[in-house]
Amino acid sequence: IVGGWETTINYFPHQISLQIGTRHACGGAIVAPTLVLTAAHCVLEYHRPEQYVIRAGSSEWSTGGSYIHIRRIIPHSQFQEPTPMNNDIALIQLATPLVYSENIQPIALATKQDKIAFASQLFVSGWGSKTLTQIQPEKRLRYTALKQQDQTQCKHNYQGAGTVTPTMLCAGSPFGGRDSCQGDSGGPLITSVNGQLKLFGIVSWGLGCAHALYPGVYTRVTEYTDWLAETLNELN
Ligand code: 4AZ
Repeated sequence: IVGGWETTINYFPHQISLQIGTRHACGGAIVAPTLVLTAAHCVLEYHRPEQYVIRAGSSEWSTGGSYIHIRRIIPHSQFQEPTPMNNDIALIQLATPLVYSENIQPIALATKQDKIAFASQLFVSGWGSKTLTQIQPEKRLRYTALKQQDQTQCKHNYQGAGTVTPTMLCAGSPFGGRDSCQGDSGGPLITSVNGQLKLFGIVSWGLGCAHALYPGVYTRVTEYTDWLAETLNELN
């Protein structure tokens, strides 16, 4: 997270750290006791579930909370089709159910009927880099406040650097300086709709971090309601 603030997990109790061995790899969001949403590009390095674990319920990615193994990973079958980074979403089934508490809670999924009100604040959280050159993740969870950016403008700015599709959304700040960054991938972008916090985005990609012309690009969760329902059916 660039241009944000340290926080504690009770303010973002849906946030998890997805780990490979003992290394923080990505963020993710709890959506049910045994289900976590993340980015497909986070689970492509290895696809065997035994190689991943998640940590939930801790402000520090490396210690505390609940450390839970993974039963199944289901990346979107059309990831990178027809353009790079499209359909950057994956469902993770946990080996054992999470026990909800002040620090472990699911986040509601936004659906097509949910609209991001004009000028509303979006919050993104994670243990990712504070600067472009940082290699190690942050020890403690951070967040920042963003605004949704105009889709046409965002798509236009990215011409030549990447394809912004209708299943993606752009969020940033008009003058730059605030963004998700490396290590935040897979993590949640949330906002409140009629007083309820909902998941609208999954950290996916961007050109660098916190550049005014290149806002962060997020998987548009409202486009995946059907995919999620079908995928959940497969699990049962
Ligand atoms: C990354 O490399 C990454 N500024 C995550 C988010 C953004 C850029 C890169 C968005 O994981």
